Amino acid sequence: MMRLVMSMILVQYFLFFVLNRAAMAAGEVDGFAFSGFAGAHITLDGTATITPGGLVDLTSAHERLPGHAFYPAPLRFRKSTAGAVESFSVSFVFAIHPNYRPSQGMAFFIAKSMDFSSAIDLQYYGIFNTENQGNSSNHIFAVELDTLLNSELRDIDANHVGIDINSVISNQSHTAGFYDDSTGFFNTLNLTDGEGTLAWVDYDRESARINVWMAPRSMTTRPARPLISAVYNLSSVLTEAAYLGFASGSGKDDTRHYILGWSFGMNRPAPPIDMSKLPRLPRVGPKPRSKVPEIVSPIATGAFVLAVGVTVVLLVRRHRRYAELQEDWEVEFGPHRFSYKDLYHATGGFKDKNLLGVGGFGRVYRGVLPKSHMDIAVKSVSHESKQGMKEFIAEVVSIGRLQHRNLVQLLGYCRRKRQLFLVYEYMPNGSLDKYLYHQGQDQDQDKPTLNWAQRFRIIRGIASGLLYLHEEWEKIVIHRDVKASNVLLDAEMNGRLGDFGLARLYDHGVDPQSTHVVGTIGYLAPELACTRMLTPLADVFAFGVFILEVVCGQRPLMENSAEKQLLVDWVLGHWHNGSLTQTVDVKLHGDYDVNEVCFALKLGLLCSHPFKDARPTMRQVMHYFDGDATTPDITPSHANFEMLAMMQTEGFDPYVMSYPSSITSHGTATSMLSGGR
Ligand SMILES: Nc1ncnc2c1ncn2[C@@H]1O[C@H](COP(=O)(O)OP(=O)(O)OP(=O)(O)O)[C@@H](O)[C@H]1O
Ligand SMILES: *[C@@H]1O[C@H](CO)[C@@H](O)[C@H](O)[C@H]1NC(C)=O
Ligand SMILES: *[C@@H]1O[C@H](CO)[C@@H](O)[C@H](O)[C@H]1NC(C)=O
Ligand SMILES: *[C@@H]1O[C@H](CO)[C@@H](O)[C@H](O)[C@H]1NC(C)=O
Ligand SMILES: *[C@@H]1O[C@H](CO)[C@@H](O)[C@H](O)[C@H]1NC(C)=O
Ligand SMILES: *[C@@H]1O[C@H](CO)[C@@H](O)[C@H](O)[C@H]1NC(C)=O
Ligand SMILES: CC(=O)N[C@H]1CO[C@H](CO)[C@@H](O)[C@@H]1O
Repeated sequence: MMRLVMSMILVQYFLFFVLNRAAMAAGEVDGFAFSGFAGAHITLDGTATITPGGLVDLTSAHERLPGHAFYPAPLRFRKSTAGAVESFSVSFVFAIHPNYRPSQGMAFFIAKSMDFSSAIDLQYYGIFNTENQGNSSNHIFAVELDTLLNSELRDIDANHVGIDINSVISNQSHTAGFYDDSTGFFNTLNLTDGEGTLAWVDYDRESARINVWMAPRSMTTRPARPLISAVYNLSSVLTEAAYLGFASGSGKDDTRHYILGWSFGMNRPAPPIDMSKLPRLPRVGPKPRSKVPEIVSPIATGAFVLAVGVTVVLLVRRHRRYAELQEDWEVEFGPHRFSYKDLYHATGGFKDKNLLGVGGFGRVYRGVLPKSHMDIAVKSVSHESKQGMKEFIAEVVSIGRLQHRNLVQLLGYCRRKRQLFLVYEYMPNGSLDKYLYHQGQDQDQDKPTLNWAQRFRIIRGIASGLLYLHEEWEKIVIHRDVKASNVLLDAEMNGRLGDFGLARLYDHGVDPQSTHVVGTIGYLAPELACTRMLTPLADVFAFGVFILEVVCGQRPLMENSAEKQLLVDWVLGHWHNGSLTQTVDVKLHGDYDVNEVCFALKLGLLCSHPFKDARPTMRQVMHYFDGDATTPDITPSHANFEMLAMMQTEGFDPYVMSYPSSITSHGTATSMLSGGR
């Protein structure tokens, strides 16, 4: 009897094996399952490898290169060339081990080929590039696991899952997590907690519905309610034969993106992944502390030793917890230095509930100083080397002496190993960008918006703050990152410029790997990309873009009908057509002063002129505001503006600005600009 059962199993196994091979030969595999990848046949490229322990590691090398892992053969997603895409089901287990610097995350994808040579890294995951956003010839369906907030790409937060169809701008996204079956409540999952997370992606042919679920690894059963459920007919997206895989473009960030297990089923549920066979993840974070009882041996002295041991451990822990880095040269900066202990207590131990937001430089926490009860915002910035730190701190301290009612006051700093904390005045009404745009899908009609008088006052306030930085202090300070998200609102809704001087951190060699031109896409003055020549006029350019943003309630890179367009360009177009007021934010419902609006729009265009010499200085800008000078009568037919319009419609690609390393190979941007002179 036993023998019979055994041989039946063997026969079944054999049949399964033969059929599976035959199917694979015809490109008609209808499923697979990997519980670990040791010895698995997986096609890898870029920074992707399989570790000896059997994990797929998408970003194993510290290189600015995307990594991909593919199922080696294409799968047939349609029964016939013209047929509809079949139902499919995918499940996988992944883990992201973060570095101190936030990374961009990873993506699961289905694509027409394994060739991603034209794709770029970082927020494009190594599957898209800046040119092909929304192009239906991409034939890419992806589910992104995004760990950084890129507001240019309309991300909702720094920990979300999104459905991406032919574009890195998600069609639908949701904070990572799951809906509890018993309570129905949503529980957030931290994508970078490093423990391993389960994810499922299903597509149903009949309803054309895509469902995405997540769950902590310990849960194993799929929650009933999907995290994202969206109807998109993938028949117009996927090719008949298509490749499945994972990608990440975050090698440079030293974050690890692991796949532990993966399964797929065509017209059937994805086979289960054997959770007990999954490879082990490397440990994240510090080693667990040694346990006190190990010290205790003889019972008689036990209690005493224990007491001493506990005291020592507590002291050591206390010492470690509050340990900071202080060097001799810092003595002179004493009064501006905060103790880590105070900041730790002020922010409740840097708890997530006190997290105000995450920016390009790090996390920002809210806090209340223990003694003075003053409200503060603490920005934690990671830094690697000590090189340049002294100069930077000296600068932080001197910047701390800058005082103006339209600047966010920098109160001081604190330093620990690999971390620098900057302490600012707390701005109760948050950053301006939140009032200007409504976030992607979650259109919330109740969101507060600003009336015209408030907007005009904010623009004027920021102009006055910038003038102070450029001309009214003892040194010239160039802000370098003027934008709506760096403008904060105080209790009286005054606009206050934040983050000044921080950009210098990168210049002082604190982050030698960074090849980044500091600044933000859409706000960078063209001369910075070619010559890196930094003058206050680069701030004027960004200020011009900022004005248009506030008046129009639009991001600097608009996304109209799947085609990216510069806000400046769009406003200019309307000006040509004599329909300037049509650019004003619809959320104002026509309730504004026409003269002020036209003045602001024209000033915005003048300030964001591509030729820096055509831009006014901040002093001139303030004169215009005060009515001491009339704005130069720039008519739409003014020669410079025609040049501007021409440059911005042809070849002058704002995206290129953020990739200075690619500029040399991207002839159009540079030649266009130099040719214009
Ligand atoms: N002084 C402050 N008071 C209150 N909230 C603040 C303060 N500083 C920053 N924040 C909040 O923290 C968030 C992140 O700030 P941060 O300046 O780091 O990011 P960012 O401006 O979006 O990006 P970047 O660092 O690239 O300029 C802001 O959106 C804002 O809501
Ligand atoms: C889409 O991509 C194809 C192939 O790369 C290209 O020929 C086409 O011009 C692109 N379409 C748009 C609208 O950019
Ligand atoms: C959503 O997906 C479709 C393709 O089905 C695409 O054309 C469209 O641009 C996407 N929308 C957004 C907001 O990304
Ligand atoms: C997620 O977990 C990591 C590691 O524990 C932590 O550094 C990070 O702050 C967490 N992120 C969020 C959004 O909670
Ligand atoms: C999806 O598109 C295909 C091809 O255009 C069509 O045959 C099919 O009926 C569509 N499915 C749904 C559910 O609309
Ligand atoms: C300006 O008018 C032209 C011609 O009527 C039109 O094609 C163009 O779209 C208009 N531009 C804007 C920004 O409305
Ligand atoms: C629009 C808005 O949120 N205004 C608030 C700004 O901050 C003050 C003080 O916290 C509040 O009273 C306002 O309501």
